[in-house]
Order: sequence, then C-alpha cells, then structure tokens
Amino acid sequence: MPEHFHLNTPLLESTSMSKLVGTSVYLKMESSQPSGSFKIRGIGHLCQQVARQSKGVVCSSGGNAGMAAAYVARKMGLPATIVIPSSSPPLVVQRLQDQGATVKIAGKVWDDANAEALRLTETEGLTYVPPFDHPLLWEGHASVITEVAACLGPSVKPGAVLVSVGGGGLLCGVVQGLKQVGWADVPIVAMETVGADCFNAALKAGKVVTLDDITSEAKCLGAKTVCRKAFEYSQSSDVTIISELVTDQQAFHAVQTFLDEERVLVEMACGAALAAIYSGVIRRLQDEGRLPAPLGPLLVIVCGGSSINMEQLTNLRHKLYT
Ligand code: PLV
Repeated sequence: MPEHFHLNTPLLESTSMSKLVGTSVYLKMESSQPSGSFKIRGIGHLCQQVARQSKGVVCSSGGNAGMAAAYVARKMGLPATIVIPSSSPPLVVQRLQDQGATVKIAGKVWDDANAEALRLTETEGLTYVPPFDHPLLWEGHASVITEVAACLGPSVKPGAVLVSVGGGGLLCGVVQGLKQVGWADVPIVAMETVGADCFNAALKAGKVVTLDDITSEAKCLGAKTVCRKAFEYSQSSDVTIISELVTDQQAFHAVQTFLDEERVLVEMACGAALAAIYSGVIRRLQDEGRLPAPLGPLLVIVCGGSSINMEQLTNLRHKLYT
C-alpha cells in the first residue's frame, strides 16, 4: 500500500494570467492528479483511515469525488459503488466504469444521490465515502497548501488563494493547510457559480441554508447545502474568506480561455475559480479595497475535473449561448 495516492502536482507560473491581474499567478495543477482532480487527496486519506477492512466503499458524487473513490478503491483492491445524479454528464458514467466502479444514478442533484448512498451504507454494509463533509477529507486536502509552501520556499507568501466551492471540502482543507504553514492571514477568494451558490447563500443568510435547486451547469459545485465547517471558518476572525459569484457564461469562458492559453481542459467547477481572474473579479475586489493593491502572488487551486471533453464543451456552449 503506498503512503498516499495523490501526486505532488506541478506549480506553474502563468504569464498570461499574471499579465491580466498585474501580479504573479501560480497555478497548482490538481488537474494532473490521478482521477483528474484534487479530490484524491482527501478521499485517499480518508479511505486509508476507514476502509482498510471494508467490504467495499460507496460514494455519492457529482463525478469527481466518485472518480477519486473508484481509483483509490481499485488500488486498495476494494469494490466501489458510485452514486451520481442524473444531472452528471454521461461521460462520467463511462469514466467511472473504466475505473472498475459500479455506477448508480439516483435523483436529479447530488443531494438525492447522497440519500441513496447513505441507504446503501445501511443495507449493504458498505463504507460511506462522503465527497466534502468530513475532517479526514479536509486533513487530506490540506496537503495542497503544504506542497505549495514547500515549493515556493520561505521567502514567498501568496497575496491571496483562489478556490472553487461546492460543498466546501476543498475550502476547509485550504484553510487548514494555510494554518499549518503559517499563512492563516492570507485571504481566500471562494468562488461559486450563480445557481450553485450554497456558500454564498449561507453567508448572506448568516446561517447554513439549503438551496431550492441547482440551476448552474457547474454540476460538481452543485451541493444544495454547504458543510457546517466551511460556514464556521467564514465566521471566524482568524481567517478571511471572500465569497464571490460568477455566471455560468463566465465560468465557461474561463474554461475555454484556460484551454487556449494553458492548454489544459478543466470542467465548469474549476472554471468558476479561473473566472475570478479572466472576468476581473480580483481587479474589482482590489478596487473595492477588499484585496490589497498591489497584491502579492495569487495562488490558484486548479481543481480540475473529469466531467469534460470536447463533446461536452460543445454541448455546454449550445446550452449557455442559444
Ligand atoms: N465536487 C464534488 C461535489 O459535487 C464531487 O462529488 O465530485 N472542483 C471540482 C472539479 C469538484 O469536483 C468539486 C466538488 C469542487 C471543485 C468543489 O469541492 P468541494 O465540494 O469540496 O467544495 C456536488
């Protein structure tokens, strides 16, 4: 059994993005992870702690948590059942099956699929792998920041970190990683799309709330309720989290621009974070005095995602622009 399943991903400096925001932009390329996203960090860690003696794992997912769980289960020699909602694109089913997983489609959005996964945990005696709401996931995700700190060295500190938020697991991991390396004062810009904005809705309401529906095409950001820990971090005085929204069109534009300029295809969930740069959110936050100007180096967690190919890109273009 390896010590962990994730890779130490490349940290790339983007000249075109740096030019656009007027400070160095570092891309932490989680798109290069086995299974295609950062999810393997937390899920690998969690499975090693809780699934060794298991007769199999069950994971509810928009797609990428499932990809990570299927990959890790295969490496551990365990069967995996992945429950996804009907809103996940068909290519996800194929990719999960290619990882050796049994795929079940349940309900319309992730919350429905999760109810089915919890049911299977009870009836089949499988080990439940949550996609974002578990301390072991956050502990695993934190390594994304400790790697960056080790790579940049003690003389470089980010001016801000950019992350996408679905259920808030990545955000919690980033907060914990920043604390571990002594960067707790670095502001985090937490990006969601309109229609998959449970974190933003919680901040506005002053409490955790549940969205009526997911109307964004960024399906992997589509949890209706953010995890409590992410909300608690947003309220705590020792971390700064700025919550911002972009439209699906802005996220899609970011996916396309990133493909053109960095030659990497990521999904809409990741486009939300990239759009903070391409759609001028960072500049606006500086103008509003909510981020410093000049700003230190910007760290972007390129969370990645497997729910995308050229055909899906074309489908999305049709959906969003006709
Ligand atoms: N996706 C989860 C939850 O979906 C999943 O099941 O795969 N970027 C990508 C590419 C993602 O897949 C996700 C989460 C996120 C960002 C957001 O991470 P989170 O949920 O930890 O905030 C419903």
